[in-house]
Amino acid sequence: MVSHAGYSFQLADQAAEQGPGVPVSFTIEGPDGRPVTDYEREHEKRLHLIAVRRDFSGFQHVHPELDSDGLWSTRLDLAPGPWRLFADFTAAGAGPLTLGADLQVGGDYLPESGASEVRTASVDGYSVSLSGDLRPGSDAKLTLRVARDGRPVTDLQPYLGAYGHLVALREGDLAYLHVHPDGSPGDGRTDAGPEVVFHATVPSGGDYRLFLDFKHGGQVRTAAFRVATGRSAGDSTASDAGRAGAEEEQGHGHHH
Ligand SMILES: [Cu+2]
Repeated sequence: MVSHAGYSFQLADQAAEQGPGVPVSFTIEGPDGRPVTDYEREHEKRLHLIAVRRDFSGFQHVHPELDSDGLWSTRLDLAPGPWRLFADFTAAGAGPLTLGADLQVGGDYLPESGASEVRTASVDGYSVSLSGDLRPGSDAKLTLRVARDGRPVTDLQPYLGAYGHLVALREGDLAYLHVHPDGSPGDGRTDAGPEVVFHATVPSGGDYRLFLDFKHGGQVRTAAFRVATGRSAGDSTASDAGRAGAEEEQGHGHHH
């Protein structure tokens, strides 16, 4: 939502040009109608901005700069089409909030349909696999395993206080989900890979897009996944039929 609890997400401009490094600025207006200037830090930053193209082919997680008047500014790499921006922040004296706003980027929009399920993502020579199933209304453990050139990565670097940050978005309405990592660097029980564990509770069935940001070799990379929520046995839908056909009768909702 654009507004919640008296706070609203106001883009300076709801339209943008396509291109790399496009300047984008916005304010968060408080209950008094003025831009908020005082924030609390979450994961080392005062505000996290997630930008996603409606077809999920573009995803960025950035940390804009705040000026003294409450104007946030950043740069985004924007391909043509409709984008949704999420501001994830805690205004001083208020609880954590996520607000969304639409940004229209000029040019011809050619949406990508994508694969049905993606549980192994490749990025820059890294392969990240996701295990665990999302179940509506109940806690699900998701394990992401990072490998590079076929070898497990055991020296992940902390990024914003964790070995990974996971954002989940529901297809259709783009509902945004906070997903919390299990353990943190330096707590004496959390390894620096190859596995990063998260807990997520999705509110409803459907398909979800998940984006993992992880840091290795001094660089942050994003792995993108698409998962369907688990269904009860015997439940058969069109999307099952459309899925590769190879899994067949080995039990819906299991992916091993
Ligand atoms: Cu962030």
